[in-house]
Order: sequence, then C-alpha cells, then structure tokens
Amino acid sequence: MSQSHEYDDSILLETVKSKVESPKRYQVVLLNDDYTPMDFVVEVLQRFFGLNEEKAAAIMLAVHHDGKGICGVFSREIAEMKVQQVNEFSRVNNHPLMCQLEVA
Ligand code: TYC
Repeated sequence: MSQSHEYDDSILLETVKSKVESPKRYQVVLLNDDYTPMDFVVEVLQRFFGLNEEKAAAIMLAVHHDGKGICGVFSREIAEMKVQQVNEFSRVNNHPLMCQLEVA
C-alpha cells in the first residue's frame, strides 16, 4: 500500500468519527412572568413533564426567583412538542406563561 492510500484512510476515519457524535439535546426552558398564577405553573410542570407536586413546585419557585429555569432535556422532536404544548395550554387558559427551547 502506498503512502497516499494510508493518508486517505486516516481522513476516512475522521469522517466516520464525526458522523457518530451523540445527537444534540435540547432544554425546555420556562420563563418567569408577573401574571401567571403559581398553581398554574405547577400544574403545567406536572402535566407535561411528569413531575410530582414537590418537584414541580421547586422548579416553579426557582423560575420565579431566577427569571428562567430548565423543565427537562430531550431530543429536538420531543422538546419542540413540549414547548408547543405548554405554550398552547397557557394561551387557551389566558395566561402569558412562555417556555422556549435552548440547545443543551
Ligand atoms: N411570577 C409568577 C407569580 O408571582 C409565578 C410564575 C412562576 C410565573 C414561574 C411563571 O414560569 C413562571 N405569580
């Protein structure tokens, strides 16, 4: 095998490596506001993120104090679906609660 073939093999290896990198994870981030009732936020966290009341209340309070907080980390498809569900649920209940997606 010649020098150039060996060189080509190493390039091929690098390409394969980059293709098997683990998929990106996406954070669903909840934003604070001055109007959404705390109980509603706790309900959202239980309903859409499967949290028990204690964990949901802890995240709600963290968001209330810090301005925003992470509800969970998911694949892009699941994170996008949860953001849509939460924002739609908030809209139909006439609360300004917002959540958004951030790359982890
Ligand atoms: N800040 C709201 C209040 O005082 C409660 C709240 C918490 C709203 C978290 C949004 O993501 C939120 N009623």
